[in-house]
Amino acid sequence: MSTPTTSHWGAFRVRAGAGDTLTVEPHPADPAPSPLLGNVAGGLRHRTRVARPAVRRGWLDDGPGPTDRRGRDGYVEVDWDTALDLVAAELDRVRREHGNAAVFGGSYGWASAGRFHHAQSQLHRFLNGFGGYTGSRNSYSLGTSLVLLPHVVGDAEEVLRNASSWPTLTEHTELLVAFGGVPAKNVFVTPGGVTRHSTPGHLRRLAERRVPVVLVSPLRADLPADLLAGTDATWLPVVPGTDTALMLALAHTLVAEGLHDRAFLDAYTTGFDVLSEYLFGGTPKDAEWAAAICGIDAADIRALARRMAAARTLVTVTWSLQRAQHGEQPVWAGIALAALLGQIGLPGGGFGHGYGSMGDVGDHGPNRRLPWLPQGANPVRDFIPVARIADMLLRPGDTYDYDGERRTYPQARLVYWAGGNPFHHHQDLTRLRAAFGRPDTVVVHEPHWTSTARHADIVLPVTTSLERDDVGGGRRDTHLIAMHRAVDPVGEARDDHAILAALADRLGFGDAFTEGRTPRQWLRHLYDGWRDDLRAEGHDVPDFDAFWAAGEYELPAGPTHFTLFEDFRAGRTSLKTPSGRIELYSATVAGFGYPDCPGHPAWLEPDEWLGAPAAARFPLLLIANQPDTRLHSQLDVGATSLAGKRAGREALHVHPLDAADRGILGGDVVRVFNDRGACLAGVVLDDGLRRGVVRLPTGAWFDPVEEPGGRLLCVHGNPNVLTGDVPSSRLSQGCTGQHALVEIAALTAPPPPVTVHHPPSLERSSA
Ligand SMILES: Nc1nc2c(c(=O)[nH]1)N[C@H]1C(S)=C(S)[C@@H](COP(=O)(O)OP(=O)(O)OC[C@H]3O[C@@H](n4cnc5c(=O)[nH]c(N)nc54)[C@H](O)[C@@H]3O)O[C@H]1N2
Ligand SMILES: Nc1nc2c(c(=O)[nH]1)N[C@H]1C(S)=C(S)[C@@H](COP(=O)(O)OP(=O)(O)OC[C@H]3O[C@@H](n4cnc5c(=O)[nH]c(N)nc54)[C@H](O)[C@@H]3O)O[C@H]1N2
Ligand SMILES: [Mo]
Repeated sequence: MSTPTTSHWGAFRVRAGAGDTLTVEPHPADPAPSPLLGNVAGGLRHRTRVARPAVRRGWLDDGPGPTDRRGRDGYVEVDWDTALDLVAAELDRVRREHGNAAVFGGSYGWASAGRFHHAQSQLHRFLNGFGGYTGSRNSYSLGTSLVLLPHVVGDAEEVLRNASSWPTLTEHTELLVAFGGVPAKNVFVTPGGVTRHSTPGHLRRLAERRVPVVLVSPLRADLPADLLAGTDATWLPVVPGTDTALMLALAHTLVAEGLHDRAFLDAYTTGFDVLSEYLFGGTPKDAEWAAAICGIDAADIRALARRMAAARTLVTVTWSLQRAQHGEQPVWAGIALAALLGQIGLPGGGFGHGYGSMGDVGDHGPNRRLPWLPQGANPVRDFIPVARIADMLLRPGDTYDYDGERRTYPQARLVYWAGGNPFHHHQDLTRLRAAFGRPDTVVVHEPHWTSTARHADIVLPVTTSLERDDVGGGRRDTHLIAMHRAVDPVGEARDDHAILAALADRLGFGDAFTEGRTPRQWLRHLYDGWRDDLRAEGHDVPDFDAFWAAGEYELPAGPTHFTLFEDFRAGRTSLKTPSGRIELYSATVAGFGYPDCPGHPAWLEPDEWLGAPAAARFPLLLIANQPDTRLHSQLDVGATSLAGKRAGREALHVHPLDAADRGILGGDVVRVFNDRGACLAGVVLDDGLRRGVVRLPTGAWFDPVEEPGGRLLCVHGNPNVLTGDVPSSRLSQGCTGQHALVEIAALTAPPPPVTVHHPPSLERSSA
């Protein structure tokens, strides 16, 4: 019998067969199932599953406290009661001695699909019941835009959730100018699930309609080949990190040639005079100026500006552009460019953020709230911007700037992580390891022995969504899926919920945490409340039993055609900015006085720049983007992920001429390095890269060896050993993991083996 379930990369059905085999079939309604489904079967019972609760040897021997042993020790397996007693006692100690704010429970990460068993929701509900915790704000995905957009257009959610729909674009757009492209590899993913992957079909339709596309990206692969094959398609292989200069020059050309829409600017924006002054005053930001920075010919820049003014043009900026130092600027400049064209709010024109970054951007699914687990309120007000985790651990008591506030880092004594992998997602992993040495105790819930689990003191094995009942669906999903438990828990794994309920019991708030419900009763309860809301809107929604038996419920559809800011343009709404308009200049942002984020879009060189002293030694610009073969680090041991490796290491794309300069051949394992650290990767020669650019995606499980000087070498190819732990700016403190300067070199000795796909050293407790 096959059972329904869903995942961040799509709904599917599984059939558990003889000998623990698992067959995975995409949802029958999915027109474009994700290749990531190929990782599910191999991940489920992989030897890296955490079989039993485990405690770090040094923590058992020495007790809680700062230590340099995290990441280096072996583990002792203990029984569940022992593990739960240890965690409950330590939570209680930290709360008594240091207060709730000393528990850091931000626990950033994607966890798994499923509305009830969602790890962070469970953990936050638990920690709120415990009296609160220090949390984190924003995301690694969009840490910069989430802070910037409210200042510029009043609301980040609006831009992200109500992006002009693909059907509107495929009908009306006459020119698509895509900064960062529309990478097809990313559109299979939507947080929480997706039943019909519609974006690949929309991209095909764009190609069939022969909509001219301008791909602005260092990587040709950021646009599907059939779109790039169109007669009017152009690839502008921009120097990474310089899009802002290019956009400013496009803006300069528009204004200099009188091609900008003065009426639109007058009616819907504020600050054009300040932006103009910046474009024309001092060094003019003209095409020649930009060409020297961004590597695109001045004549091409001018021609593009004229083309944009002559057609219904969509300017889209992928999220990756803001995951860099000064990442506010390309987003703000992109909006300014669209405003100058005067097409914001018109079908097929205007601005988009993240087409090709995620499956739900431009999707026209129902956009309904799904059942959700109430988390309660956190009595602790303190938080950090999510990517400041290492700073917080290393510099408690220090101050930092954030969105106009001067804040102080709290001192975290206990770090609790469930559903995330900071030793995949954070930058400068050598520094992160030092930071993880600071707290008294680190507790991690994980299905797998990821690198984060290997830096914890207490590791609690959790089930995956195949091992529990849940209901699931993503933003703009077409279906709510009854996620049936398909297999028994692997090893001694327990659900995050069961673990936290047992801890809450020990800590005296078990009833408040569970409200007396079993997980199945919770599912029914959450479903019923949600069903009442939909019925009140007149929808005929089946009761829980009927839904569960059917395995899914198709949500009432919404409109297929809509345009971002159409109501604003029609005068029906104003924006939630101080002026009610699009702010090309923000007095609020200017008033913060941040040199790294002035009050209007501006070209600011990154500190780590090709003109900087380090660049002579590290002349290659690394793009550390999302992997094609998995979601982040999830199921790195699955078949699709493993098939993408080269010589067992993550694949590094190198331009053939850059490889030849260094005597490197395709298939070689090379050393990728800078002053922060190094990793090994397997070379793929690729002429679809701008020269001087290399690509190493994120997510290979971090497998560090220590090198002289204390820096870490990841033998498996995790690029975050190379990226800088530097914020986008003082405004947003966003993650800047997308770029780093590196050099690559052939190996002089045989490479050490990858060990992270085996469990760490484990002993059984004699107790
Ligand atoms: N250099 C660089 N770094 C980046 C980026 C980049 O562009 N460049 N991108 C960033 C972005 S956008 C993101 S979103 C982050 C992603 O970073 P993360 O979200 O931390 O990455 P995941 O690999 O999805 O981690 C989820 C973890 O949860 C575990 N898990 C799955 N299901 C469950 C569950 O039910 N319970 C528990 N307890 N655990 C579970 C998985 O095994 C996995 O280890 O990475 C960021 N890092
Ligand atoms: N298969 C797969 N899909 C995913 C994910 C995954 O892990 N795997 N992760 C999901 C998540 S959490 C997120 S947040 C989104 C992220 O969505 P994005 O941030 O948009 O994705 P990336 O792949 O990091 O970057 C997109 C492209 O931007 C280009 N780029 C990088 N730097 C520059 C630059 O300076 N200028 C220009 N013009 N282009 C540049 C790169 O060539 C890259 O391929 O992806 C989601 N989709
Ligand atoms: Mo993300």
